[in-house]
Amino acid sequence: MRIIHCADIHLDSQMTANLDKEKAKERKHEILDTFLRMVEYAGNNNVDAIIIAGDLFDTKTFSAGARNSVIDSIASHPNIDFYYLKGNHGGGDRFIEAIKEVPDNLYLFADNWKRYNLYENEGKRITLSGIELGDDNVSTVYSSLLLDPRDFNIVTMHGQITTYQVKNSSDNISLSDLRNKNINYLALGHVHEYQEGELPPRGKYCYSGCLEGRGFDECGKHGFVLLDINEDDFTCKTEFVDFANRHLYEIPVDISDCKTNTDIKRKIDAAIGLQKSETKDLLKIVLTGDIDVDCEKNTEYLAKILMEGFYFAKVNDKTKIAVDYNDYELDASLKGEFVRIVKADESLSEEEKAEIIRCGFQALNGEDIEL
Ligand SMILES: [Mn+2]
Repeated sequence: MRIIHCADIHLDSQMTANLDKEKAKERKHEILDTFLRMVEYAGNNNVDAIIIAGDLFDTKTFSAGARNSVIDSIASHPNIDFYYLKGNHGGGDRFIEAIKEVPDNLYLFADNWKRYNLYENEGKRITLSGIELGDDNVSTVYSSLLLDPRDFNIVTMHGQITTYQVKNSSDNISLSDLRNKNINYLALGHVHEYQEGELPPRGKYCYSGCLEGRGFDECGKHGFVLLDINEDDFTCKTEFVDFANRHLYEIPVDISDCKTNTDIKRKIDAAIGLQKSETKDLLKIVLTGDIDVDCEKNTEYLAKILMEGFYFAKVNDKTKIAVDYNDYELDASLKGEFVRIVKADESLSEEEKAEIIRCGFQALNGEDIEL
């Protein structure tokens, strides 16, 4: 049997942190599109069940349009069973409340363990158990989980894994308390990037991550996990499917030996090439290194050229200025005099001196000062 594990879709996220109003709206629609596309993918690839491990919506308030699209997509795929666990963003409750008629193929969880048999034949069973963590069940959640060792057991939860149990915190999931519980696959939500690890003695835990990166804290590949379980011998293949429409990249570029914007652009292009990004992606370039005090560097200009080739681009400047005072010791020009005065000022830190010299040079060169 084939199962999709996804989580943290965060439908109706505002997306306005980096993007202008129009693109933010477009990105918001794209998140919904990617979810609907995933359901189509499931329909076309013999997927029997989709587990949504929490945070389907971003906030408590969500649009009727997104809600109806999700419900329509579930109802129009009656051959796929949907298992929906609420997350910690609070939207879950109202999503269910807001549905007039819960489709027959949409299954829910509660604040005590609920188990579904996904497959059952001649004593062979594939089960899915889930619980929605809250303050009231945090102390009993692990002791109340009982799974038959003869079954293939999937468990779904939403929260941050820890190696020990944090008492009274419903946001944490204690991995050590889930060991030796006969879990084959722990389908988690909450962490927004794909992560997996061992869950001894027979299983593994996995965060699917979100379907689309929303900001530069959600860079790289995003998608869902496809499980392919053999019903006879219970061998299980899992595959992470990168499914995002657009990807975000934060790319550090060392420009220590650059003198001009052209040099910097060349370095940026080379770094972008290595990341295999596409024109529809979103980029954040972080300039690093120690640059010469008279390096021509205009981050606004560089971002503007990059914007022409990508969906979105911005350039952050984390460079430090290296002033070689020896170069100016014997320099009789105004620049030399200026550097010597700044150098001699004991009230300034080295960083302040470098910054003052950089601004001074820009002014002396007749440029706009970039502060
Ligand atoms: Mn989330």
